[in-house]
Amino acid sequence: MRDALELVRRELGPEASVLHTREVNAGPLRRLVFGRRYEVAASVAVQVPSKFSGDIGDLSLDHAGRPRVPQGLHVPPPSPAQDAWEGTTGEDRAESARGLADMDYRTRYREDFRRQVAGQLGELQAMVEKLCEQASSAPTHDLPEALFRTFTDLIDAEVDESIAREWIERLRREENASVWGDAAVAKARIIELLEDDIRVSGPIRTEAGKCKLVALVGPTGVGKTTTIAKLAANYRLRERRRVGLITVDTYRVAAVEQLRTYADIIDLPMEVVATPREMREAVARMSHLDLVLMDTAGRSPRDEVKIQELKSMLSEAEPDEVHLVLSSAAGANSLLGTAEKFAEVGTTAMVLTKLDETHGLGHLVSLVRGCRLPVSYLTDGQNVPDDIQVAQRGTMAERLLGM
Ligand SMILES: Nc1nc2c(ncn2[C@@H]2O[C@H](COP(=O)(O)OP(=O)(O)OP(=O)(O)O)[C@@H](O)[C@H]2O)c(=O)[nH]1
Ligand SMILES: [Mg+2]
Repeated sequence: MRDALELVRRELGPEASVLHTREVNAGPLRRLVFGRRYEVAASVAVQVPSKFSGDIGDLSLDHAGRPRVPQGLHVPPPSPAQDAWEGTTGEDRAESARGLADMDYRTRYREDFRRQVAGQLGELQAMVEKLCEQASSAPTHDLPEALFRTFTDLIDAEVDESIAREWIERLRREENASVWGDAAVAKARIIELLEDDIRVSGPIRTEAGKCKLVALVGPTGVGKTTTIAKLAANYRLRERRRVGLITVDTYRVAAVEQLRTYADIIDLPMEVVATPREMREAVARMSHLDLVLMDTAGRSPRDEVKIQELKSMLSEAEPDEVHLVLSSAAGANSLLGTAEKFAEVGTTAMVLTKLDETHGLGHLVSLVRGCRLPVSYLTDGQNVPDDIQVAQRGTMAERLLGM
């Protein structure tokens, strides 16, 4: 190997990169019969990190006969024959070395190219399949103008395409030309269809001589505390009910202060509880009231431990109702996933907040159709106590469809 590399140095100079080395007669028997022979591919033109580092002068072999020589070899001005492989000498060796290096490079290049093309073809095929599927299922073939317009309006309102398609197909199947021919009539019919899918719980009902305990739960920052303040103010100031507040949100000092501020302004008793025992005592102390609203700390639906903690705290309080508060700013899938996770704590209704912050509310159609919970309240602003309404099927359907 030392001799071979010396030949490389002589032919190509110290600038050459050693691309490949191989013992031709590997194995003790072959070595014995045929002698030691080495093959070295080297190149001046192909600039790759050399198989060796260091100077040609450092050439030495390790115990397995592999060259220890570092670095490609350095030479003065390159000769016309730039590539060579070593083992013997001469023009033909230079030619073979060039061939070897080229082949190696071409094989790798071809492999990479083939892989890239295969990947791109796969993507292209998936795209074409998707387009074909959409084209065949979109209700645009021979669709009356009014129905087509209704379909595009639903998509603009962020209604899931499959739901919009389902409604349009249903109208075409079940209705007559008077519906198909008038977009306003078609939309009114779709609002009716959505109304059938919406479940509402109505407002929290208080009963004389009975204390109603209602907890609000949900992810962080969705508007639980603000909604509690809105509800408390309305029941206390407008309905003249005796209202109390309990908070189990002791994770943030600011959270307790936020609720206390509302309690002070509306003039309500308030309890802060941190343990199941305190919870039982607080509920007992407030049992003479008409309505007790319980604020809880925001929980990520993905935090299993915190969800279980909330569940065990609520099981101490035994609330009559547990309203899941969801921000309409979240996407349909996220809302459905959250609703499913919070079902573990015994949710009985849902409050949809921040309707004012969301451009299209059509994604909430997927939520109300996919979730068993009835909607109790809708909130659409930060103002306490005004920006809250009891959810009603008709107005909610119109609002969700932006019609
Ligand atoms: N635009 C708008 N903002 C709202 C609405 N409801 C609440 N907010 C705002 O949302 C922010 C968070 O409200 P909070 O009531 O503190 O939310 P939370 O769920 O109690 O938050 P955590 O206790 O931290 O989990 C505040 O700035 C509220 O004013 C709403 O309907 N519309
Ligand atoms: Mg809060």
